[in-house]
Amino acid sequence: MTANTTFPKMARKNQTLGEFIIENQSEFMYSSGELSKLINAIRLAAKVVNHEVNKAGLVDILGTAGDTNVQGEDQQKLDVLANEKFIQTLKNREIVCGIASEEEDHYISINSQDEKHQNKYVVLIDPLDGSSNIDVNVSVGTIFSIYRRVTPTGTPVTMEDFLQAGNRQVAAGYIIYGTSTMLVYTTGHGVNGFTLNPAIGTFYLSHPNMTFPETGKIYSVNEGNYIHFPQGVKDYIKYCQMEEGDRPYTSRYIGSLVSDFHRNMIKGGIYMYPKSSVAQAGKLRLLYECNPMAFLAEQANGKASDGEGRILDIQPTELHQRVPFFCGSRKMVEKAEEFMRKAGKP
Ligand code: AHM
Ligand code: MG
Repeated sequence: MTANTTFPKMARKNQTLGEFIIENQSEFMYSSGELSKLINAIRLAAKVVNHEVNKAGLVDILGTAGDTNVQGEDQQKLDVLANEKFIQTLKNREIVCGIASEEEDHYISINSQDEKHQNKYVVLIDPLDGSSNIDVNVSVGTIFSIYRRVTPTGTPVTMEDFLQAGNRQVAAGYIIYGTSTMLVYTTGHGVNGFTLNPAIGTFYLSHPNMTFPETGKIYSVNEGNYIHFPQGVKDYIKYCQMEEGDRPYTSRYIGSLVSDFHRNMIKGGIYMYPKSSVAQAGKLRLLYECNPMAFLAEQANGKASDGEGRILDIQPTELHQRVPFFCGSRKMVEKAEEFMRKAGKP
């Protein structure tokens, strides 16, 4: 991986994530320190989950836990564990007023009985995304999205606090448990990536000012679903494979959104999870998968679309809502949209 060497304001070589958070606190719109504490808590939980992920092959924590989550999918043991760790860390430190998770049917309201509880932020999280890769030692990730609550502080959170359009996010990011572990996040001032030094448990700024190349040569989609895709998506895939100009492109699909996104941001590419004749809204969840990745993409000069319009402008109606997702290098996403527009509605 090659890191961009331009350092953003208040960023310097060998800076730790802890230092970066403190030194950039004034850039947050509401700089009470609460958001900094929250990102610090996510950093801590990430280290704990990283430890669990790395020892997954050694101890008996592989395989399904026996439960099914709200989407009717098998839960892996590590999903359950990651979910517990993130929720526990955020709850214990009393820094958020609500949490929603892919692994929880309902949102969690924190300290709702405590009148003095003035926390303003809600967190939406996919604690371990790409779970089908856990058992086979392939990269997985955590995705998080942070909003200011819209209901008054000191009262229990409501669904309204979670069903906010992505353009209202105050921060978002992911942790990738890959060949190295990285935490990549934005607070609306660009995207910065921090790599964990596992020997001392510290994240260092390794990828300042991450940006998607304007265009790229990688397309990432589950082509096994090709037959079920809308005509516009089929046409775009054929375009990617055509011998012309800088094409054919390379196909790369890990099946872990975080990993596919991360690679495409560094190298240039497009990730697609379209709707299909068997899944009308696609597979990915708007609130804790697509919105945070879309916020990161836009902050990194990329683009995120549902095929017709901006992901971040969708008004959510359900906590576990799914949405078609096209994300990555701006010109590639625009080209995919163009094919879908030309083909019309399926
Ligand atoms: P998950 O939340 O159950 O892990 O599902 C999300 C994952 C994404 O990380 C990945 O891009 C996609 O599902 C892969 O789905 P498929 O196996 O259908 O291609
Ligand atoms: Mg997921």
